[in-house]
Amino acid sequence: MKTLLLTGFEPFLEFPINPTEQIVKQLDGLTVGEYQIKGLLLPVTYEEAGQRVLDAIKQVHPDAVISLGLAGGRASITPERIAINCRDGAPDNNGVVLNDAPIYEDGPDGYFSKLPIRKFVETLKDNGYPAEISNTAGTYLCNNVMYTALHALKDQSIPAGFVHIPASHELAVKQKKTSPSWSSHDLLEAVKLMIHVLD
Ligand code: PCA
Repeated sequence: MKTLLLTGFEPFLEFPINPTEQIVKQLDGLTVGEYQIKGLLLPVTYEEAGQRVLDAIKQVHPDAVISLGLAGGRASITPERIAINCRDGAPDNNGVVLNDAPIYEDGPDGYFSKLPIRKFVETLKDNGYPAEISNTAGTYLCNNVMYTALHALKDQSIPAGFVHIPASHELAVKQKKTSPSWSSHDLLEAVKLMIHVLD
């Protein structure tokens, strides 16, 4: 049996619920397809998020890594194509604001995802779930975690990368500004489908 490290995030900024937290908790310990899932909930902080992923990779020796994050406002499941060596944007959950700050001083500009992102999108659409490849994971914590994991795994040929998901209905009703949302059931099924088609 292979092991999948599946990460999600706690709530942040104007999002009082993070659907990726529920997904990671629901799937932790379960077997989906060929993978037993090790769920890891990450804080939305520059100080800790990347380090927690590195620690988990060392401990778990995963055969694949999928990190999940909320992209409030997006209507589709969006596997990310690339992570960039940059941190910039809104305050994290510690109130830290970074501008134009590299993740690793001497790191390459970017890393392409090592997940089968085209297959993810096609599989999701074939099963009735809207999906498209995203060409930017932003410059906040999601990009930070994606870059950090891909940097750590650069010499290993295992599937690894990041997928942004839309808001859940539960989150959308709590928000002042309406945003596109999915049922928690569909979000969970979509994540399971991607795991099923991982090699
Ligand atoms: N989404 C944020 C960080 C945590 C999350 O779930 C992002 O897209 O960077």
